[in-house]
Amino acid sequence: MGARKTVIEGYKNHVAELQRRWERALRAEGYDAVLIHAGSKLASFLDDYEYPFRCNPHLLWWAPLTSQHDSALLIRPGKRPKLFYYQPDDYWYLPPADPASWWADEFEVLPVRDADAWKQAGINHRTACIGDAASLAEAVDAAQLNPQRLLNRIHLERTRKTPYEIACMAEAARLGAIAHTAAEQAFREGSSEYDIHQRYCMAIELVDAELPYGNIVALNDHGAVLHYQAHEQETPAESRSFLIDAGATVHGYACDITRTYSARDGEFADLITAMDTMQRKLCTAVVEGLDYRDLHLRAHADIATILKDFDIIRTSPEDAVASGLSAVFYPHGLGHFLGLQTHDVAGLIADADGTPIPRPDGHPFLRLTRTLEEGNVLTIEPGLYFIEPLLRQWRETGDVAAINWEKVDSLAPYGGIRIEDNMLVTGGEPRNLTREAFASL
Ligand SMILES: [Mn+2]
Repeated sequence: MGARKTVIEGYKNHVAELQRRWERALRAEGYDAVLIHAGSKLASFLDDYEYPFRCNPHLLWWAPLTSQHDSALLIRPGKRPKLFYYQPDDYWYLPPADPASWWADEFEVLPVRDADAWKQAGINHRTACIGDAASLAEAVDAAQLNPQRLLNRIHLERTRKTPYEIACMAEAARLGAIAHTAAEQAFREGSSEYDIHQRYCMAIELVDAELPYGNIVALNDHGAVLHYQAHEQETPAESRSFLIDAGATVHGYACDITRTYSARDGEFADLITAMDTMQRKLCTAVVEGLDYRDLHLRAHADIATILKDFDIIRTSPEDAVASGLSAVFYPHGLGHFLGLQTHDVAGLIADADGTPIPRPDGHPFLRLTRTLEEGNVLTIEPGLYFIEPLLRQWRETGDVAAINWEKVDSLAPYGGIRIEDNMLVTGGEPRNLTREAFASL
């Protein structure tokens, strides 16, 4: 039996809730209806090779149509959502299966053989259309295509997950934990990055195109490349350390998990332990009403303290944060919203106008600046790395004596550390979907 299972709990209520949310948004923005298009397949230049299909997340929000290109959904207040379900007569590719009743029962499903069938949906100027321009622009006016205020409103709605969405994400976390455990095992056996990646996918029976993002599988100093994308086939002479940032999806919902391991005891292993203790504390702070920017800044202070404790830097933690030295070792944001997109929508806006909530000065990569609300799912992923170009830059333009270069040289072969969990904001204590999942294995 496979590792995967179908999540259906709460789905009916989820659809009813989306109907209410969309009706509110349409009324507020003066539309009678919305058509949401899945998107079409995209071929590479001068070729008939198609990129892996990624469905419009707004359609995935309604139904698990992860591979159903050219389907479209019409939402109208007070009416059952109408799904133009594209099922071509095709012998080059396998057409989509017949709709499964657990989700299809919530829709008026219209199986169609023609990819343009949705154009007969009775679209007028009071119908908003949501989807990629290549699929829609020919058929609808620019004014009704992806209206920004409507999108902002809906993106804000998407930050409050329904019980069905939380169940999908908890299941994605469970798959992620299974696969991460298999990958750690492969690392301990001395496998190459490529083999570790294969073991990861095999453990949960996913192919690359089903992953929410390209797996980051980094041995040794590769861990210092934040989005390291190679899968080196060669096994290194010595596997000292392993950073893996890899996810899984369930009905389009992602988990996004990072773990770092040391092959043996020693200073790098101690550094991982210190980072892990700190990361767990940050996770417990994820409560309603928290300004996420404050937590990001607290993470900088915490990491600067660890840098000082391990004699990697020689200034006070306060000075390290103020001077930008902590950002040499920790140059990314603390985390982001998570959902149908790995970096989920509306992390940086306050309202339907799209009023930006600014990032703190000197922190250009933070992807989440909002005050947290019940139902938010987000990541907590502090990191500490030995990144050659950033260290070189500091050596050339910063206070050289602030860094213990000998220590840096001894730790650089280990790359870096990132530990990432997926957190759900509740009315009370936060839920750590990732640690729950590892604990359940
Ligand atoms: Mn992440």
